Amino acid sequence: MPNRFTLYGNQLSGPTYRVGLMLSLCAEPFSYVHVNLGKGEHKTPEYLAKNRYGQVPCLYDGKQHFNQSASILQYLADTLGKFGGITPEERAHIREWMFWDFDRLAPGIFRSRAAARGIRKFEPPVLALYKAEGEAGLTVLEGWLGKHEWLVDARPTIADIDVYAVAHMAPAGGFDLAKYPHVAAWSKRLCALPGFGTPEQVLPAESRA
Ligand SMILES: N[C@@H](CCC(=O)N[C@@H](CS)C(=O)NCC(=O)O)C(=O)O
Repeated sequence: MPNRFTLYGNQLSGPTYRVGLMLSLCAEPFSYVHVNLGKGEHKTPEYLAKNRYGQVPCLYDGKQHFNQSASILQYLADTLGKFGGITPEERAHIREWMFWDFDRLAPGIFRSRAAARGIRKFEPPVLALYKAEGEAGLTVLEGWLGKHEWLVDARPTIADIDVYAVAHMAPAGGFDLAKYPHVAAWSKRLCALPGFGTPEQVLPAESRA
């Protein structure tokens, strides 16, 4: 039987990892289409018909394409009945963390990492600003995780999956997680969940059916 979901993405992409990790934690096998960003495959008319933003990831369920990784996580949580919020309050707190992630945590960490890998170039004051934003985001996370086991209530949710996909890339962006012991301990808890995998374990480097 063909897989229910097809993920379009790139192994080096944090937002793609977010979705691949969710599928893996949900024990949901998926087909995978590697999108070569270097070759501009995300800007072709064929791909833009699936993802109007010209970005990865994109998830296909056999009928529709879904875009924006945080929204895809929410869709998967609703569809698969795992890692989502139950009450409206819980769902609101999950969204809070995901919106905050894209606003305050991901930009500083992803851009610092892209600069460290030589994928993007920034003037030193701009890079220093991204570094400072990343540190400020990790400080907020550290404060919360010093008092809570998971981001929302007492169990892992898509908020943890969303934020982890960024936090685990912090060292590659030059951030020292030894300064954030509660973030490091939470990461360990998440890595111990059944179905957990690194980006290389969860996302193939090439397409697979
Ligand atoms: N908000 C988007 C961000 C996705 C994103 O930034 N993807 C990058 C790869 S990590 C991309 O496709 N970059 C190419 C571009 O934006 O042109 C999401 O969460 O899905």
